[in-house]
Amino acid sequence: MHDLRSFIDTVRRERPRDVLDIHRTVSPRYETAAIVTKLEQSSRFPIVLFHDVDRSTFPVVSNVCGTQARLALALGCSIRGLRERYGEACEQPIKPELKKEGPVQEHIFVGKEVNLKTLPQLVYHQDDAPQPYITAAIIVARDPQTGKSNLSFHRLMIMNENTTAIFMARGKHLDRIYRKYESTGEPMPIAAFLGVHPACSLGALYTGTSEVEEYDIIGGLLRSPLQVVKCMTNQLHVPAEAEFVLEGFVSPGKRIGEGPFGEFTGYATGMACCPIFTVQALTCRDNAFFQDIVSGLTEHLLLPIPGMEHRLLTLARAAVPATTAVKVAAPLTVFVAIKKQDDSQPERLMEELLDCDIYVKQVVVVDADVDVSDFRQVVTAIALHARPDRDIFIKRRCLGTELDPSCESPDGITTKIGINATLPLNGLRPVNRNRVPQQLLDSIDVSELLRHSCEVQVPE
Ligand SMILES: Cc1cc2nc3c(=O)[nH]c(=O)nc-3n(C[C@H](O)[C@H](O)[C@H](O)COP(=O)(O)O)c2cc1C
Ligand SMILES: [Mn+2]
Repeated sequence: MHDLRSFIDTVRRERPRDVLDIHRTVSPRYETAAIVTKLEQSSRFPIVLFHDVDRSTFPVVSNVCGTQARLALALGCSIRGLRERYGEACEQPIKPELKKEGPVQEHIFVGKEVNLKTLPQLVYHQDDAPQPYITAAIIVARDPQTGKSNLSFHRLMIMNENTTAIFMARGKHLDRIYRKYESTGEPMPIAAFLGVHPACSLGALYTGTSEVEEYDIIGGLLRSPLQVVKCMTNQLHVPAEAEFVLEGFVSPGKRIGEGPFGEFTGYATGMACCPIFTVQALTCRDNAFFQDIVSGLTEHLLLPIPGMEHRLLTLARAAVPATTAVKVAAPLTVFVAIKKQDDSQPERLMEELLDCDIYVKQVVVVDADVDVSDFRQVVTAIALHARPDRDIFIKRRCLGTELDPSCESPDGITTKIGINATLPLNGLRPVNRNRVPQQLLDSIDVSELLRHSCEVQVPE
């Protein structure tokens, strides 16, 4: 079984300190977000189960994917193996299995019975829009031309009993699919599901070609087909064991003001202009858990990383086979290491990576002996290897994201930067890294040397 409940049970068994049950009544306005935020500020990242959220009968579960250790537990690999495991799933995708029925349809509300106000009405940050948000919804839609299905996360702003605004980043697959429907004046059927095993969340964040269906990546991640059922009111398929599904359509030609909403960057960037999702049916499991992701906290940043690093490493290696490592280090920031064979390679890498994704805005290229997961080493390489007049590349008028607070325009058009922090292969002056003979290092016994010293010193 690969659902949210079984995963929480596994975490309770394998990592009991990773689940925090909160039974007292909490407010959906800021308080659930505040508790997860405060825990994070205290370096604690548990799954938090809010059993009693004011004005809703549904419990809320937050921070399910808040640590790499839990993602690794979900995929049956090590933390360091996450990217590779993702790569294996992409190489061996597995089609979903269509079932006649599933627990996600244990309760069905159709038409006038739909009331989004029965869901937890979560409000996160004090400068956000007053309307509540659903943050952990994965949207499924089908391309009207290719028939391929697509999954991606989209924040939903609850407007009334049966409509939400839906934020779709420009150029991403759902936005492109929506524009195809819109160009023919048709509504786009969608379903939003939430409350899923982490493999579903990670698979939904596959960012490669639209030829690949994210459901198959989820199967690859699970090493078995994901079980899906057909929606009640349209032809789309949703995970049979999800906690909730909202079925409906996005109307053509209509937009409304949405937000502000504090995002993964840690900032809200004003109001967006978003299409409208009309909900025709709401289905859920018995005693359904409402899944939540507090935007801007670690969980939000961690989730896209395995998929993104797999794709960026694949693209980087195709452009420059000498690439040795890729790290998504911070929002919009990628570090890449290369065993350089000629001095034109770093620029080629930067071009490739800056172009490939709206969420890549700065790329730093370092030599292979720099550890890309160590900020200090990368910053040191920038200071010591790069010459600003020669090694900084500015790319103007690129498609980035309007969620970047430095981006002045709502179309996401911005400037990107690449920093070549590799040493030139044939510089004007000889440059060698400090080295002492390895043989000598190997022969020195530290405990023998320190036998008479009572203090162990750690450098600051
Ligand atoms: C928690 C979370 C929330 C997200 N919210 C949105 C959103 O509101 N709008 C959006 O366009 N992308 C959002 N994303 C990013 C997309 O899910 C991501 O870019 C996706 O991989 C795009 O898929 P595609 O390549 O099929 O277009 C979110 C990601 C996460 C992890
Ligand atoms: Mn896609």
